[in-house]
Amino acid sequence: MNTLVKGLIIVALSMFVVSCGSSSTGSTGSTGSTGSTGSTGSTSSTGAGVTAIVSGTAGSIAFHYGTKVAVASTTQYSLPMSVQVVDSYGIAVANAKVTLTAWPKYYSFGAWYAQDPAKDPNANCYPFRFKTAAGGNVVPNEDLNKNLTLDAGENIAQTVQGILTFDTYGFPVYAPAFPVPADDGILTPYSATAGTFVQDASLQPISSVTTDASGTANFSLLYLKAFAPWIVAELKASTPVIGTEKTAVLTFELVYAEPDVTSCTLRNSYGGSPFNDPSW
Ligand SMILES: [Ca+2]
Repeated sequence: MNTLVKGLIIVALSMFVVSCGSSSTGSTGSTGSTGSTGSTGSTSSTGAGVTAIVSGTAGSIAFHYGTKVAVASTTQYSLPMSVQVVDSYGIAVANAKVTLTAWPKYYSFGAWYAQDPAKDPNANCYPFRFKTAAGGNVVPNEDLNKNLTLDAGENIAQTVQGILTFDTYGFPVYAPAFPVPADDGILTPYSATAGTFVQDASLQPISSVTTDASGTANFSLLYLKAFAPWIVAELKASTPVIGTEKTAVLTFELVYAEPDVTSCTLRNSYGGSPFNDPSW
């Protein structure tokens, strides 16, 4: 893999720029009055976008991460992100306040494997997730009601199949399934594993951003190296619209930096998923 991130995701959601107190630049009609008619647009879906129709027009907010993850420290990555707000005419919206949240939606068990030198002279390392009893390779966050408290029924046992070896075609040969005890007494994964938002290289923590004259705000997601890519983060960017909130959702596995893969640094430092049982 030559790129430092696995892709670019853009999520759009609707917003009616007038009502949230922001203003578009140089637009005619885009800062129209309240009481506009026809605000009956849909508010469904994530990933592909949401469109609300207000007075026959729609606005949107784009939310994405950059093409290169930065190494913030020996233990942390910093993933550049941007949000851009435009009105229904495609005009930038300045001074729109966008609230940001991060949540570890899924976690996974797994290990870093060194590529066969015969097949890869660089001997890159790559992550491989263990198989769960449900047949997938990620596990939902145990904190089902997201209250950061371990409630009855939330400490959930898992059954996992690690990998014994790889066949001649490179496919994994799984070991017999074995249980992961449920009695660890903690929520897995804890909320901080998805990282926190910071303003810039100063790493000043933030919980919201305000768009500039171009309708854009830049920030970063700061997270620990050990959790990439074993956490699937769910990030949300929300902005108030007519007394309620519209939210864009971006879900992706935490990105790791290419140098740490080519050098097997992550494997050598952490071995595998931090959620693996220490006895494995
Ligand atoms: Ca809970």
